Amino acid sequence: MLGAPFDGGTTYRAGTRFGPQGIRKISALYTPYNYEMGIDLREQMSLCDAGDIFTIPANIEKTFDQISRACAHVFSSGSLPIILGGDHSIGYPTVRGIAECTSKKIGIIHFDRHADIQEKDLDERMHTTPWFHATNLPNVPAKNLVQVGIGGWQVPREAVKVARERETNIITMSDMERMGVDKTAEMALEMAWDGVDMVYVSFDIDSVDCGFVPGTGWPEPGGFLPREALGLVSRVAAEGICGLEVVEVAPPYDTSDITALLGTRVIVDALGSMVAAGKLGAHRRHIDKPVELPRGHYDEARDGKRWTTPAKPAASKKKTTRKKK
Ligand SMILES: [Mn+2]
Repeated sequence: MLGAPFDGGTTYRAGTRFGPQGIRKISALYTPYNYEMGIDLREQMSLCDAGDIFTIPANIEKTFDQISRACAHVFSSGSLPIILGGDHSIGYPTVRGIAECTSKKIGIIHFDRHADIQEKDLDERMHTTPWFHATNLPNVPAKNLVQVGIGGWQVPREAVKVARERETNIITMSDMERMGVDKTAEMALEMAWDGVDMVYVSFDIDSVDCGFVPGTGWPEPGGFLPREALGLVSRVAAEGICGLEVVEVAPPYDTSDITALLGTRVIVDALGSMVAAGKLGAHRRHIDKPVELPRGHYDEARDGKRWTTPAKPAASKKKTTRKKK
């Protein structure tokens, strides 16, 4: 588990930089045991909180780089990355970090009220744009992106255009209401897994009806009931996932920590479901390009402003040019 305390991609109501803190704080309520699943997470797995990624509030591209490096590092170790956002802009660098460690293909199941697939917002890559850039990655096909819960009055028309062009899949909230949780999960899984090796899950807390999640930047009425959201996440996770992010929890607007609590539930329910289905660790066999420990210099001139890898690997282990915080 790692935090991405970043809200520099937020287009209006900021505050998700406190999301990881909020989720960690309220997680103290829980025991590792779930009666209905018959699972005790402490007995079934090692859970490590790796702390927060060092993000840079005023530089979204550098922050993306940091997040990709962190995710690639965790994924390369064989662990399952669970990322606490942060606004939804982090969806691009999290998927990029995982995609760099494998030659295999990755599908995405994205729970949200918002499509988040336009190229730019306010002329920048923001929290409305992650899937445009993620589905540009060579091993993340757009046709394997499934967006569940989309609808309401906050879906930008630019996003609809891109979704049509790229032939991504949208299951609206009304679709879900008509089909029910089981059928919705079945359809989402079928489309996301079609011809890929792994599926990543991105859960935006604002996919849930705003009456249950006041602590988020873009609340929207008419979303999932918490029961529906948890049911969908559990069913999707039961097929095995290669990573999970919970984004857009904004504690400054929260009431009694209930939004952060639901974020915690999404994570533990997904883990419990994977354990119950025997799928935890199933992603490991697809790690065929593990990254080395991040080193090198930040290079603005390089394409995409990525960190360079030094020409002579591990030449001097004692001195690195990067400043340590
Ligand atoms: Mn959203």
